[in-house]
Formats: sequence, structure tokens, C-alpha cells
Amino acid sequence: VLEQAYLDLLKKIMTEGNDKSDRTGTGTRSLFGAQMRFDLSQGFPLLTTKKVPFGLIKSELLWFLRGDTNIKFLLEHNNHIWDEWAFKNWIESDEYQGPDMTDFGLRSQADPEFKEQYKQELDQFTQKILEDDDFAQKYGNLGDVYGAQWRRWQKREGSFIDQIAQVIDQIKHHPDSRRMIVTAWNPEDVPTSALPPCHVLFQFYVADNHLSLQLYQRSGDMFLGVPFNIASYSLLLSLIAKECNLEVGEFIHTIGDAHIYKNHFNQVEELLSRKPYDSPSLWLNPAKKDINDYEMTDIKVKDYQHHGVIKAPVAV
Ligand code: UFP
Repeated sequence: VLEQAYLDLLKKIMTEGNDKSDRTGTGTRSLFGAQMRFDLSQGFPLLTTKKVPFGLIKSELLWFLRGDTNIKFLLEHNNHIWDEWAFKNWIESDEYQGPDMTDFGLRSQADPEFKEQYKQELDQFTQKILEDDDFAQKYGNLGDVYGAQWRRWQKREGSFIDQIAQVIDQIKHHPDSRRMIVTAWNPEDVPTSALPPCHVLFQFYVADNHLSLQLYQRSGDMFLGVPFNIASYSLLLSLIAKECNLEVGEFIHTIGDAHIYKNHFNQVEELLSRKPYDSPSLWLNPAKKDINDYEMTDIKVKDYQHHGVIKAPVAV
């Protein structure tokens, strides 16, 4: 079973992990330097032991590949995973006149009344981003997140580097290169960044006409974040393989601090008690080739059989 590597790592962290405190104050059990390997020729590693919303993974990846850093595109696709980061900029601006939203993440978990108020404010904010282009320009933009780092890395002298285009060019023309790397980690930006990149760097490898990708993720929330990350990078690998006329090889997921939050332990037990189904397969529109040309309907998972959703609180 393709997701066995994930299930095994969850088990290993539960039994051998270190109990640690963390930035969010939640507490985790964690291991350092974990690795999972997924052979994509065997199927697409979208977890079947719980439902993972592939639509969100798709729209986020297309957003990165567009070099887009404005949440407007995500909102147009009903994707709210980056909302809080833009909302934070909005409430900290001079223009914001609403109720005090300081520490909205933590407070909305502790105080149901505040949570309602916060949801209303956030809803108004995202509506305004959708309806008002000037407002979206000003407050929808997240700055140097993945889209910018991948496609518009700013050089010291001012011009830009498109790392994705460069790496595709290398895969096509110098497939034996050991320098096929895309990096998101910029030590100059890290101290001022609200969320320093989790996906620090990835590298490609070609052998026997198969393309493999290894990701180094510095920090992984094994229950909530990592299932998304596995699917997202497996999709990226598949899109790039297709553009380069290569078969898909392995997605190798290396994680620095691989952790399970304390308030996810029950959910993890529940997940591990479930019997996985066969993995789904990925369908890409055969008429598309260039990674820049894909739209939502060009990408589908087929035969996705899965167990039900398992809810868990997000650590903020
Ligand atoms: N996290 C993921 N995957 C992601 C992402 C975040 O697992 O794609 F953006 C988790 C890891 C960690 C938290 O639990 O979010 C980030 O916190 P920190 O910066 O302290 O590592």
C-alpha cells in the first residue's frame, strides 16, 4: 500500500518520539530526520485512511506555479488555507477599524464568542478581496511566499530568477545534473517572515527515463499538514515529468522535525486503526504539456476510495 510509509512513520513517532514543547505551546511528540518514499508508478499517494481534499491541493499548487502570491486566486477557487496570513496584515493596518483581533488564532480557540466575531470579520475581509480589486491588491498579497520564491526570486541587482523554468530546462537538457534544485529558504527574509518556508528545498533526479523528486521539509505536522504536502509535491512531480516526457519515479519526503501534536494523538490512533484502500490514480489532461497551462479541470484523481474525515484542531 502506497501510504504505508506514512502510516509507519506515524507509528514510529508515537512509539519512539521525543516529547517536546513547541512554538505554539501545544506540545508535540517528534523525531528528527524522517524519510518516506512513495513510488508514484504504483499510484497517487493521496491518503485513503482519511479523506484529503484534493481540490485544495490542486488550486494551491496552480497558484504557486502561476507565481501568484495574492489570495484572490485561492478565494476564487474556494480555497481558504492562506486566509489568516492576509487577514493578519489587514487587521494590523491603519485602515482596519473593526473590533480588536489581536492573537485571533489562539483567542478563537479559547473563546467561542470571540470565534464568532472573528469568523464574521474574516468573512467580510475575504468578500472584500473578491469584490474590490484595489483592496485585493493592497491586502490580498502575501509577499515573498512560494509563488514568488519559485518563479520570481529577486537578485541583488534587481532582476529575477524563475527557478521552476530553470530546473525544467535542466531536466530536459542535462538530466544527469546534480544541481537540479529549487530553494525557498532565504536567510535574509527569515527573521521578518511570519511563516518561514516549511518546504525549504527540493531536488530532481533522472534515471531510466523516470523523474524523481526529493523534498526537504524543515517541520511537518504529521496529521494535518503532511498529508497535503505529500499530495502536493507528488502532483508537482507528475506535472513536471509530463512536460519533460519522463515517467514518474519516486517522491522522497525528508522531514526535519516530524511531529504529532498532543491534541492529535486520538485522531492518529483512529487513523492507524483503519484499513487503507488501494491508492487512487492521477489523471492529467493529455492535451496539456506545459506546466503553465493547467487549469483545475485538467487535473483529477480517479478511483479515490477513502475513509471519512477526521477533525483535528490546527496549532497556531
Ligand atoms: N506545517 C506543515 N506543512 C506545511 C506548513 C506548515 O506541516 O506545509 F506550511 C506545520 C509544521 C508546523 C507548523 O507544525 O505548521 C509550522 O510551525 P513552525 O514554523 O514553528 O515549524
